[in-house]
Amino acid sequence: MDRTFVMVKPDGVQRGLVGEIVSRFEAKGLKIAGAKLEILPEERVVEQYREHLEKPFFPGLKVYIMSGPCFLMAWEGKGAVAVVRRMIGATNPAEAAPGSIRGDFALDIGRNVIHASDSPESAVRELGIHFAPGELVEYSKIDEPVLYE
Ligand code: D4T
Repeated sequence: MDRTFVMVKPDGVQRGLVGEIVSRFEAKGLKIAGAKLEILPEERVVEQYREHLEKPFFPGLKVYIMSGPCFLMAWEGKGAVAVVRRMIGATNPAEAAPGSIRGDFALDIGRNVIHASDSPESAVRELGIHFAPGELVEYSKIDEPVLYE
Protein backbone atom coordinates (compact mmCIF):
# COMPACT_ATOMS: atom_id res chain seq x y z
CA MET A 1 0.00 0.00 0.00
CA ASP A 2 1.12 3.55 -0.66
CA ARG A 3 1.93 5.78 2.27
CA THR A 4 2.01 9.58 2.39
CA PHE A 5 3.04 12.31 4.80
CA VAL A 6 0.42 14.92 5.74
CA MET A 7 0.77 17.86 8.12
CA VAL A 8 -1.87 20.23 9.43
CA LYS A 9 0.05 23.50 9.70
CA PRO A 10 -0.16 25.82 12.73
CA ASP A 11 -3.04 27.87 11.27
CA GLY A 12 -5.07 24.68 10.80
CA VAL A 13 -4.36 23.53 14.36
CA GLN A 14 -5.23 26.95 15.81
CA ARG A 15 -8.45 27.09 13.80
CA GLY A 16 -9.59 23.73 15.14
CA LEU A 17 -9.50 21.96 11.78
CA VAL A 18 -7.59 18.82 12.84
CA GLY A 19 -10.74 16.77 13.50
CA GLU A 20 -12.43 17.81 10.24
CA ILE A 21 -9.29 16.98 8.24
CA VAL A 22 -8.76 13.59 9.91
CA SER A 23 -12.46 12.81 9.29
CA ARG A 24 -12.14 13.52 5.58
CA PHE A 25 -9.22 11.12 5.14
CA GLU A 26 -10.95 8.45 7.25
CA ALA A 27 -14.19 8.82 5.31
CA LYS A 28 -12.26 8.46 2.04
CA GLY A 29 -11.10 5.03 3.23
CA LEU A 30 -7.47 5.84 3.97
CA LYS A 31 -5.84 4.21 6.98
CA ILE A 32 -3.96 6.24 9.57
CA ALA A 33 -0.50 4.81 10.24
CA GLY A 34 0.88 7.46 12.59
CA ALA A 35 0.09 10.85 14.11
CA LYS A 36 1.56 13.36 16.54
CA LEU A 37 1.27 17.01 17.59
CA GLU A 38 4.58 18.83 17.59
CA ILE A 39 6.25 22.24 17.33
CA LEU A 40 8.81 21.51 14.63
CA PRO A 41 12.47 22.25 15.30
CA GLU A 42 14.22 24.47 12.76
CA GLU A 43 16.36 21.64 11.33
CA ARG A 44 13.28 19.66 10.31
CA VAL A 45 11.56 22.71 8.78
CA VAL A 46 14.70 23.38 6.71
CA GLU A 47 14.87 19.71 5.67
CA GLN A 48 11.15 19.61 4.84
CA TYR A 49 11.32 22.73 2.67
CA ARG A 50 14.88 22.33 1.33
CA GLU A 51 13.81 23.04 -2.26
CA HIS A 52 12.53 26.47 -1.14
CA LEU A 53 15.51 27.65 0.96
CA GLU A 54 16.48 30.36 -1.51
CA LYS A 55 12.93 31.52 -2.26
CA PRO A 56 11.86 34.96 -1.04
CA PHE A 57 8.93 33.48 0.89
CA PHE A 58 11.08 30.97 2.84
CA PRO A 59 11.92 33.15 5.91
CA GLY A 60 8.22 33.93 6.46
CA LEU A 61 7.26 30.32 5.79
CA LYS A 62 9.75 29.10 8.42
CA VAL A 63 8.48 31.53 11.09
CA TYR A 64 4.88 30.54 10.34
CA ILE A 65 5.55 26.77 10.40
CA MET A 66 7.37 27.13 13.74
CA SER A 67 4.78 29.51 15.24
CA GLY A 68 2.81 26.73 16.95
CA PRO A 69 2.14 23.02 16.90
CA CYS A 70 1.67 21.11 13.65
CA PHE A 71 -0.32 17.86 13.50
CA LEU A 72 1.77 15.32 11.61
CA MET A 73 0.28 12.20 10.09
CA ALA A 74 1.04 9.19 7.94
CA TRP A 75 -1.86 7.89 5.81
CA GLU A 76 -1.99 4.69 3.78
CA GLY A 77 -4.11 3.44 0.91
CA LYS A 78 -4.22 2.68 -2.79
CA GLY A 79 -2.68 5.67 -4.60
CA ALA A 80 -2.55 7.55 -1.28
CA VAL A 81 -0.04 10.21 -2.41
CA ALA A 82 -2.04 11.41 -5.41
CA VAL A 83 -5.41 10.92 -3.71
CA VAL A 84 -4.40 13.10 -0.75
CA ARG A 85 -2.89 15.80 -3.00
CA ARG A 86 -6.22 16.04 -4.82
CA MET A 87 -8.09 16.17 -1.51
CA ILE A 88 -5.96 19.06 -0.19
CA GLY A 89 -6.28 21.13 -3.41
CA ALA A 90 -4.03 23.66 -5.13
CA THR A 91 -1.21 25.34 -3.16
CA ASN A 92 -2.93 28.72 -3.53
CA PRO A 93 -6.28 28.41 -1.71
CA ALA A 94 -7.76 31.10 -3.95
CA GLU A 95 -7.39 28.63 -6.83
CA ALA A 96 -8.14 25.44 -4.90
CA ALA A 97 -11.32 23.68 -5.98
CA PRO A 98 -14.35 23.90 -3.69
CA GLY A 99 -14.60 20.57 -1.88
CA SER A 100 -10.85 20.39 -1.38
CA ILE A 101 -9.44 21.20 2.06
CA ARG A 102 -7.68 24.39 0.93
CA GLY A 103 -10.66 25.27 -1.26
CA ASP A 104 -13.03 24.99 1.68
CA PHE A 105 -10.94 26.32 4.57
CA ALA A 106 -8.30 28.82 3.38
CA LEU A 107 -7.81 32.08 1.50
CA ASP A 108 -4.10 32.92 1.51
CA ILE A 109 -1.15 30.99 0.01
CA GLY A 110 0.92 31.80 3.11
CA ARG A 111 -1.76 30.29 5.40
CA ASN A 112 -2.88 27.26 3.43
CA VAL A 113 -3.70 24.96 6.40
CA ILE A 114 -2.14 21.71 5.25
CA HIS A 115 0.81 20.05 3.55
CA ALA A 116 0.94 16.69 1.82
CA SER A 117 3.75 14.94 -0.06
CA ASP A 118 3.68 15.58 -3.81
CA SER A 119 5.25 12.30 -5.02
CA PRO A 120 5.95 8.80 -3.66
CA GLU A 121 9.66 9.77 -3.40
CA SER A 122 8.79 12.90 -1.37
CA ALA A 123 6.52 10.81 0.84
CA VAL A 124 9.36 8.42 1.74
CA ARG A 125 11.73 11.36 2.33
CA GLU A 126 9.27 13.38 4.42
CA LEU A 127 8.07 10.44 6.51
CA GLY A 128 11.75 9.77 7.23
CA ILE A 129 12.28 13.37 8.38
CA HIS A 130 9.36 13.41 10.79
CA PHE A 131 8.74 9.86 12.02
CA ALA A 132 11.05 7.28 13.56
CA PRO A 133 10.35 3.81 12.08
CA GLY A 134 8.78 2.65 15.35
CA GLU A 135 6.26 5.50 15.31
CA LEU A 136 4.47 4.14 12.24
CA VAL A 137 2.06 1.31 12.96
CA GLU A 138 1.31 -1.64 10.70
CA TYR A 139 -2.11 -3.21 11.18
CA SER A 140 -5.12 -4.50 9.23
CA LYS A 141 -8.38 -2.60 9.13
CA ILE A 142 -11.65 -4.48 8.98
CA ASP A 143 -13.07 -2.41 6.10
CA GLU A 144 -10.28 -3.34 3.66
CA PRO A 145 -12.19 -6.24 2.01
CA VAL A 146 -15.06 -3.90 1.10
CA LEU A 147 -12.90 -0.90 0.16
CA TYR A 148 -10.78 -2.66 -2.44
CA GLU A 149 -11.56 -4.88 -5.41
P1 D4T B 1 3.23 22.51 0.92
O1 D4T B 1 4.65 22.04 0.66
O2 D4T B 1 3.11 23.41 2.07
O3 D4T B 1 2.27 21.38 0.92
O4 D4T B 1 2.79 23.27 -0.32
P2 D4T B 1 2.75 22.75 -1.78
O5 D4T B 1 3.59 21.51 -1.96
O6 D4T B 1 1.33 22.66 -2.22
O7 D4T B 1 3.43 23.97 -2.49
P3 D4T B 1 4.94 24.41 -2.58
O8 D4T B 1 5.87 23.29 -2.24
O9 D4T B 1 5.07 25.09 -3.91
O10 D4T B 1 5.07 25.55 -1.47
C1 D4T B 1 5.52 25.26 -0.16
C2 D4T B 1 4.83 26.19 0.82
O11 D4T B 1 5.30 27.53 0.70
C3 D4T B 1 4.23 28.43 0.83
N1 D4T B 1 4.32 29.41 -0.23
C4 D4T B 1 4.51 28.96 -1.51
C5 D4T B 1 4.24 30.74 0.08
O12 D4T B 1 4.07 31.12 1.25
N2 D4T B 1 4.33 31.65 -0.93
C6 D4T B 1 4.51 31.27 -2.24
O13 D4T B 1 4.62 32.14 -3.15
C7 D4T B 1 4.61 29.87 -2.54
C8 D4T B 1 4.80 29.36 -3.96
C9 D4T B 1 3.03 27.61 0.72
C10 D4T B 1 3.39 26.32 0.64
